Amino acid sequence: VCRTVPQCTRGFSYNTATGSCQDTDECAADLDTCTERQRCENTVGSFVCRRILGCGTGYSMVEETQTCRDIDECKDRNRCEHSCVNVVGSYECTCRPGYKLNPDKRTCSDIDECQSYSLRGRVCGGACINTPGSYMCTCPNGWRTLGGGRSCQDIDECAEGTYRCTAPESICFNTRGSYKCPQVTCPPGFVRTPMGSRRNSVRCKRTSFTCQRGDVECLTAPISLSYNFLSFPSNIKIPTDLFAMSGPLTSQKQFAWDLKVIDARPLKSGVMAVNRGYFDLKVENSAQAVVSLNYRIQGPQDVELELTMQITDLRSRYTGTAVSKIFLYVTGDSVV
Ligand SMILES: [Ca+2]
Ligand SMILES: [Ca+2]
Ligand SMILES: [Ca+2]
Repeated sequence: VCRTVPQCTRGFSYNTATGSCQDTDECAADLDTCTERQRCENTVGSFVCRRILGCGTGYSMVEETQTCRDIDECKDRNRCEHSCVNVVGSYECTCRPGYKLNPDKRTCSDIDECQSYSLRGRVCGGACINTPGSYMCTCPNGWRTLGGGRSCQDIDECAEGTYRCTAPESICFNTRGSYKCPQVTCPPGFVRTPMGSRRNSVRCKRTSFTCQRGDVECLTAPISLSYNFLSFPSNIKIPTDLFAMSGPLTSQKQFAWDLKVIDARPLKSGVMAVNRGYFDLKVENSAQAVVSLNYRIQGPQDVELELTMQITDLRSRYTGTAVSKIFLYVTGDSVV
């Protein structure tokens, strides 16, 4: 039996099971003419193309509900070099401590703390060493590291007993970053007195003030002799008073002062040796004199000065001298 299949109008198709014309779902059958930017919506007998509203970057369209949802960009492990923080509509890359985000907003680079902090004052007491993600402070030999190297403290080898002064009649004198073993040899007729609490001065005390007739050495020997030690860095504040010496305050005596540079030994090539012009001798009320420093001394350098006070008794015309030897140990460090 041949049956005529009824002609359905456009948009409908004949359903053999029900024997009637039914709406064609053009959207499902992919018969629509909608573009990719459009959403196909089936209607009875036809279909419509509706414009998809853009969600904008950082969002994706949820088809079922036609709503926009934030994209979690951080699911992409390669999005940021260090760490990724998802935010609504976007994301941010962050860096681990000690690193800064590069202009590409994605990669990180090490912060050079030695460079960037130095503009705001020194980071380390000694040397600063930059490391990936951090930095290190070190103190030179002879210095103790404090607060992770933020400051360095000189080790007092003399006080701690870690020094080694082997030369005869040598004493230990602490300096910045090291120590010295100056030899204090008192002339005949003198005895060495123990060091004072400040450990910076030794006196040679004369045992007798009576001399044999004709004993020139005894007659011309100073009535007082002291060894004085000072240590300071090159970058000391200038001018500065280094040493003061005074005689008895009396109208019966007259004083004459003299300062000499006995020795100047630069301990490194290129360091300029000092001369007398570096020092000033200020005589106050004739019985007191102060040695001051006019210019910075280049270090490391050892300097020996001799300050002589000549005393004349106005009645007896007797003349005697008092000598202060001053040893300067100038260090070349830049430790703070
Ligand atoms: Ca996001
Ligand atoms: Ca660093
Ligand atoms: Ca020391």
